[in-house]
Amino acid sequence: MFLWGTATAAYQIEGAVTEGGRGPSIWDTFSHEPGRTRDGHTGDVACDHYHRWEEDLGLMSGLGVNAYRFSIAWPRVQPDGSGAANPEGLGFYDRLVDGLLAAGVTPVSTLFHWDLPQALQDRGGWMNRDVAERFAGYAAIVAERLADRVPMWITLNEPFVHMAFGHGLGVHAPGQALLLDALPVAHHQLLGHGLAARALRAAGAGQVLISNNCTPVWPASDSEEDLTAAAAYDTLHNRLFNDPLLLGAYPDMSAYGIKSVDDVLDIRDGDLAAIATPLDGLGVNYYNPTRIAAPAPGGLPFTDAGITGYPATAFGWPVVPDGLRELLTGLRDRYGEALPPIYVTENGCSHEDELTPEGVDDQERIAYLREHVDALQRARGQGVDVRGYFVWSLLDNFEWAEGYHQRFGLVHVDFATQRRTPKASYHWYREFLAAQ
Ligand code: GCO
Repeated sequence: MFLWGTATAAYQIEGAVTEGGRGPSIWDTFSHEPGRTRDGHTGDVACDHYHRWEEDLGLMSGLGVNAYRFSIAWPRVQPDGSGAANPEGLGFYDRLVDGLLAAGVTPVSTLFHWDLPQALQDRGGWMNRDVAERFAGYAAIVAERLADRVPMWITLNEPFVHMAFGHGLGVHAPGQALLLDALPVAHHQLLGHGLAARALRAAGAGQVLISNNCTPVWPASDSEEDLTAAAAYDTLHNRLFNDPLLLGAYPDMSAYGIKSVDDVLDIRDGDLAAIATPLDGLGVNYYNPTRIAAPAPGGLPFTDAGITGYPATAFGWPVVPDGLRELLTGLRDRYGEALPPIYVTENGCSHEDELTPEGVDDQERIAYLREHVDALQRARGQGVDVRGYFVWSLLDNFEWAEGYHQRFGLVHVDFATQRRTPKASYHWYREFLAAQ
């Protein structure tokens, strides 16, 4: 069965950050620091999904999706990132899973969507190798409770973005601007993935995936400098995360002045074998290609040249549907037999949606989704084994550093009243799903 779904993440929708025994996460800390998020928005309330999950489940049933990708908040399950499980936290997800199953929706659980327990950050967070083992311990707890009913697991969401935005540039939690010194965060997350994958399987989990944010990289020109820069960017954004998982080896990082990855990463015996534990699928989150030009002197070995000539989302992200086909066929060409089935675990767009008495007429989103689904089908037609597609997102929600300013939902949320209004794109997706 091809999975047609929607996706969300815990910190972006749940709210109720001090309820049910939940401990603080790095996103609670970060969003409460002045100047970190636009207009100082926080996820304290978000979509209040913690209290309104049954209503949200009703929206999913009405939509007719056969799968729902949601994330589990580590600090709800282990408030300080270690030790015994918090029964109230596990209980919340237990009820959600049962509700999904009763509605005929396959639960797809992500274990880490960036909300690290603050107590672990206080011990170095993902810069500290020990967090990988903590993560596996948490995975085991969750799987022992839910693996009998959740058939598909995603260990990490977008380890590249968490490394680059959270630890390299400091624009996401935990707000560290370490630039290339953030590279250990890549290895520790990947190791955490591998150890968690084993823990999940030991607890009887069926399918284990990871979701990587991948981008087709376009050189700004055919000049040697631009081609070299594009290859360097591709290494950092795509290969640094896909190669160890699929090939069991890190890519050459010499473009970054790194002679051997062992010089910057603490790679111990068995790490790469753990990281390359066979996957049941690769989750791919696609938003747009990236156009790369030669570097400015003294900085990273590339510059982002930007993409013009395409429509743009409210975020300013270029809308390039065929980039999804290019990405999927490119992964197949690069990894061949080593590539497991692909699930597009996120794709969607933000728009300045206007709520009127008639609803929200988000024609741009409908066009975006239709064209991306077409591109996905073209990739399948070209022989790529794609088995699922999840729209980001079910609901307008807390868009990280952008707060509530970027609306990605199929369902409009009035954050003052928490009223949900299905947009025109919701109705479009419903009709599309009914025809499958
Ligand atoms: C990501 C995350 C989502 C975002 C979405 C839009 O890709 O950054 O997985 O949480 O909300 O991608 O930016």
